[in-house]
Amino acid sequence: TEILPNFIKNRALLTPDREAIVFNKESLTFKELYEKAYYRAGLLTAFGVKDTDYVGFLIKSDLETVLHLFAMQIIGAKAVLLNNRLTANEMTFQLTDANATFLITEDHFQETARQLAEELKISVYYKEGIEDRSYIEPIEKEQFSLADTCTIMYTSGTTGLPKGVIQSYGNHWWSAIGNTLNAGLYEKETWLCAVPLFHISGFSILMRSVIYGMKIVLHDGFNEHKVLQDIREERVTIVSVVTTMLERIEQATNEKFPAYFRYMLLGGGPATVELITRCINKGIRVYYSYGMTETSSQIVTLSPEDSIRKIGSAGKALFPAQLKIVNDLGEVLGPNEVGEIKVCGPNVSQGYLNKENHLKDGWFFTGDIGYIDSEGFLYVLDRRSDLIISGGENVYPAEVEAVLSEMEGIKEAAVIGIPDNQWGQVPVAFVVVDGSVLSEKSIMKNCEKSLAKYKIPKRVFFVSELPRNASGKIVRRNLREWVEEQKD
Ligand code: S0N
Ligand code: AMP
Ligand code: MG
Ligand code: MG
Ligand code: MG
Repeated sequence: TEILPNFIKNRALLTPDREAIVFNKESLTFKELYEKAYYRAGLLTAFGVKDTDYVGFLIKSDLETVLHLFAMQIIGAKAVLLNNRLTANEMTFQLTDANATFLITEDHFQETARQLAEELKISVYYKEGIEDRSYIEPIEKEQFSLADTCTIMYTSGTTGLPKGVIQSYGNHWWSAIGNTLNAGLYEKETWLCAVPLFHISGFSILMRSVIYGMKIVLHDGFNEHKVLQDIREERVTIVSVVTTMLERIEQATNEKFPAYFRYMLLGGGPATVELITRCINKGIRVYYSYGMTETSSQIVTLSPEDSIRKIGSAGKALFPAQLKIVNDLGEVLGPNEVGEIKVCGPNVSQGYLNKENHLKDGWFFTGDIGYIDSEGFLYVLDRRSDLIISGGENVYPAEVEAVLSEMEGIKEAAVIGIPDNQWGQVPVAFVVVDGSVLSEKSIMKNCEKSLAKYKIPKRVFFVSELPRNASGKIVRRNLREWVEEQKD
């Protein structure tokens, strides 16, 4: 297998004095970033973290988080990145599955961390108060084998049970290379990260930074006004966004973007032609993309030069990757024929933790539906497993349905996504009760223990039965049509 030098160490050697990161006006060069991360690696070593450990991260975006994430790479330990909007129950599942031995967190999540420590055999390390910690010289990984695991990010599926996507150093490397072969790398490139570091949308920006030697501007959350301000103050050239964020940025400004601003990398779910058109009209260049946790960020991207002619398309596969459409039998389909999207490339994850290899001859079957036109442009029509995407966060109907069906008084449940102005889509539920008297409110309240807020149905409809097809599968289309009719 291929060997590369440790990314962060090598970057500090190559361009020590270049600016690496800005957070709340505090800025570090690559040398400083590396030295501070190295020091955290020593703190983690003294805490007991070794290269073989899987370490949960329950964090927000700040400088200290970034330093600890790079400290993991210096040691070679694997980071299990938790979506911080999840409930303690949901996190428990993931940390158990990953067999995590440590949890790195911060005061803000104390309550959740305490619950996790009670449930699991896990040592909790707080990012705060590093002055008082002991230090042991870390055993530094001089080089990476590209097959080595770097990060784990959980994502659900048809069953509703989350699976840990294994992202290797090679996956991150090739993702960064694929991006820049497509979009180029400018001398003063500055990438703004206002997407979470626990998603590949955010984490991939850190990896591009050390691989390219590129400055990033990190925000502790998303605020469209702060994004617009920093595009000017920090001379940002690229911002990663999901649809909800782009919508809010577009709405918040009427000013022309500065000439040095290059583009918004738009991903994580569908975008309307209408939104992209509004952006084009305001001079906001957009690279619309298709990608997922399993592809370590974008794998198909539409460049601005094609954004009008091919509007609605997610673009072409990045150079290192390939894309095909197949039918139910796995046979490759021709131009404009609709089928399942399958992808292949060195950025594609080799598998999920504790699961059998799911690739077929190296190809990953995404479960998404679409077609490729005669020029090779991908159009995504429908998503895997009835996946609902709310503000860039995934809601799997099966996961919510399982929680609802478990509830006292509920016989069965079905969940669908309905259009929403703010979030793109939100989940709503249909339940069949066993005669008990249940209110919409009490059901929603009951979900709070088991489900992240964005997964809790915004409406609960009581029905006498669920529409099913001959094989007993819920016909979600009928439910969607019913909701549509209620509106008129
Ligand atoms: C959209 C975001 C920014 C909204 O967060 P905001 O406004 O900061 O909300 P909060 O202040 O935290 O909470 C206020 C209330 O809103 C509720 N809420 C928050 N988020 C959601 C949501 N998504 N859906 C529904 N409700 C939400 C809160 O619960 C709270 O409620 P109340 O007031 O009742 O307590 C935020 O959600 C966000 O950051 N979204 C983006 C997440 C993301 O990055 N997703 C992408 C995941 N996919 C990938 O990473 C693969 C694709 C990819 O790599 C990529 C994607 C995008 C761009 C580039 C790439 C790439 O290829 O590099
Ligand atoms: P995640 O791994 O959480 O980012 O979810 C990835 C899923 O988001 C994909 O499998 C698609 O279902 C959906 N998705 C990503 N990009 C697009 C896009 N451009 N259009 C439609 N759906 C998308
Ligand atoms: Mg996901
Ligand atoms: Mg906010
Ligand atoms: Mg029940």
